[in-house]
Amino acid sequence: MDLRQGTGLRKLGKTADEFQQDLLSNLFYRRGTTVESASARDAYETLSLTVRDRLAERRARTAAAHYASNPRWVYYLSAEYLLGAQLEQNLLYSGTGDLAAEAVKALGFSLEDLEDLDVEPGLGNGGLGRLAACLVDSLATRDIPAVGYGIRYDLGIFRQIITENGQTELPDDWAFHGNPWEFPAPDDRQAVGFYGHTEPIPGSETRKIWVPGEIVLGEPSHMLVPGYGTETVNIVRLWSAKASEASFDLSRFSAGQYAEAVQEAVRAENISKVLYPDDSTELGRELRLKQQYFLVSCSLRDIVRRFRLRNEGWDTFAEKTVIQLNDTHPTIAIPELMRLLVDEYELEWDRAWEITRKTFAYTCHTLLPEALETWPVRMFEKLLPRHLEIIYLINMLFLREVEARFPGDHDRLRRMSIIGEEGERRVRMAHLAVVGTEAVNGVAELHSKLLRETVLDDFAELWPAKFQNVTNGVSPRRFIKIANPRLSDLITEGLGGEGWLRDLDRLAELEHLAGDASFAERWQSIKRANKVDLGLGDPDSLTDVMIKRFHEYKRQQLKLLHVITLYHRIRANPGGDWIPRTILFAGKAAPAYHAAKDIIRLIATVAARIEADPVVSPYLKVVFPSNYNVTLAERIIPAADLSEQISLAGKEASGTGNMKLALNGAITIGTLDGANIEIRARVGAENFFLFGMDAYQAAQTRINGYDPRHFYEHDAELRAALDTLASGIFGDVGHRVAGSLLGWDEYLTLADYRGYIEAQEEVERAWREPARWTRMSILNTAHSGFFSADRTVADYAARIWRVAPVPVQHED
Ligand code: GPV
Repeated sequence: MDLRQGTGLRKLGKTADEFQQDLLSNLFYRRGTTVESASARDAYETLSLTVRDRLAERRARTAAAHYASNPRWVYYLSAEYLLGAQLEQNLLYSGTGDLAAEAVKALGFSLEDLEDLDVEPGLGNGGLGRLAACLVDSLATRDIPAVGYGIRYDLGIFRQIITENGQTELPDDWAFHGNPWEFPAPDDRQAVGFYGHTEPIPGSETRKIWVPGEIVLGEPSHMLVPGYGTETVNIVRLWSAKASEASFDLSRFSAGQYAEAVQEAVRAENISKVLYPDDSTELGRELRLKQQYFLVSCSLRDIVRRFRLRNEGWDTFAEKTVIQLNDTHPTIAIPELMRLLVDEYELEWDRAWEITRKTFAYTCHTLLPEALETWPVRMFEKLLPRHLEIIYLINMLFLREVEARFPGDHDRLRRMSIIGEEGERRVRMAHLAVVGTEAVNGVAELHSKLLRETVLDDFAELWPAKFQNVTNGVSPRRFIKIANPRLSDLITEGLGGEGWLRDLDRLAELEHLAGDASFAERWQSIKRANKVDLGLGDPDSLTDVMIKRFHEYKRQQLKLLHVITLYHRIRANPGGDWIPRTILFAGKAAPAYHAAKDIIRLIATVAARIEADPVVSPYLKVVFPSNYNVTLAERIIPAADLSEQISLAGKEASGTGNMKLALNGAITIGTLDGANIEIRARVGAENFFLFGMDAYQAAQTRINGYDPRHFYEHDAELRAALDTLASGIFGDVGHRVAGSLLGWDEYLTLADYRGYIEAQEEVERAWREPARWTRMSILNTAHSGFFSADRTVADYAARIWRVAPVPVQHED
């Protein structure tokens, strides 16, 4: 199939000469400059366009194949996407890396120079946003027809600067220089209503007219999402808020009231202005709810539009469409689809409800009660009056169902209601998400189990078959092939080909090489070379990394207690046989999360103190690079020896950094939390440093009445560490952190301290035997193939989506 046939367009060339020609043509005609005057940025933009052209051609073939087969589609709705840098990925996925390197040389630049100009779109906070990016990658790799929908925030996750004063935040104007990877599609613009009131329709009980008080436009653009080793190119479609022409007040402008003239337009466009920088905590702000509805309303209309291009009526909608809700953030899609079907398309309520329930599926990503979104009824009523009415009706019918199953159980009705009546009445989005979907999944075995047993136990009792597990995964292309080219080459050599990049279970064949001394030696020297590249500490030291968002449940404070303990031990015995360690922290804290920011600041202060200490600094170095993001993760992960996954058991839904690190041969020190459990089961208990309470013991400890002071009083080393923190040498912040640990210690840090220290001693014993360590490292990589996002997508496809791949033909 050649889509250019009859168009007069020529095929894009595959030779170096042709690539070069295209590059020069793009430089001249699209960038409007010449070889003589091309800046690095000109070269970057031009190269990006030239690579993008190759993918655009595959995209056209993909769209044609999808159109022809009218398949069942997956629509992934997510408030966040952390896509990572695009150039290197797209060079890899389009197979043009070598051509590009040669061609840009002719412009006087190296590929590395140009990659430095490639800014990652930071449209997410952490794990949830990065997971969305890994899943869309794997959807394309598995040839599944899919679109990811999201918001094109003008400002992404803040830029972080770390100093001894802790974290400061700066705006991230990621597209300041433009974004060559994006295709605007203004024709697919949608109008979104907010506020206003509803009016009854005479003669109809369920239908209403909603008269919004404000209309904002959503303008889409899309980024290409190529599959690896296949022809499919899917898209992520991102919505920008735009004021309508009418919102500019020309008469005020003419009267010199410039600010007032644009006031309404500014308000409208603020909807997609900035990503909320909180991570797994509920944020009760009207603008956030507006963002959620904006995403949902634009995306659903687009989904319906696409469906109607190929189908008539509504009978096949749920058959052709599955909409995956990435946590509760897009859950208003449930009442919104009801509103479209009932009010606008005039379907009967029951039929609309059947379609809606069959269309949606919900992934829950947390167990933290404070992360389960709820919205004040009063806010909902003002912003989305029609949706609140629909939610009330959904809830009434749902509670009837519960009452029929459990007659007279009023407490159960209260617990399960979509409306929470304790204190201010609130809409419980997780309940709405469970009620309005066909499948609900957690993101790791333990997490899914705890969802069924605790947070959503009543729902699991009512609908046991609805609850599933789909363990998270990560992209092996981005997190091994691109991030760790040396290791990739060695693996490819060891396995005799690159097939593992699409079939990660093949890594298991490395097991045979784990005992091969020369292979092991090369493995070790690669780790060392990656540390040299990272440049953050002695490459021969044990590189101990804790890279993730700052949150008390993740327990960076426990790691800090370990640092202070090492500090004390070295000071007490300066001549000891200490293992040099580089401890690397990286991650952001929500700007309003003061306790987390205190921990960052304390780490930075302790790091400086250690640095200045001539006795300790030869053995212990604490580094905290600023602005952890996907790009920085790709540099740190390949250099890590030890992976810190030390959350309180029962709190981390899954973790995905744990998987990336294990795949790159870091050995985990961790609790029985989230996906750690599955990592340990696969890599083997002897290749994993386990410590701490399990989730049930942790819950029991709380029930029994936890007293952190007990541990303080009975463990001299712990006492010394906390006393040092509180002594004043680290200022107020040391006081506050120690005070919180001794006062209530929400995440049972002190209870796990001794076990953690002992596990770290075990780490040191293993490190003293380099051959043993290297073998453990190789076995971690070998047995982590399960954690490919390709497997995750296959699980979703089989258990939840029931979709089949649609292959896209090669170009003739
Ligand atoms: I809810 N997660 C996140 O990054 N942001 C959120 O708002 C919520 C969850 C994370 C979980 O904390 C991780 O355990 C998990 O690995 C990740 O989502 C992807 O599932």
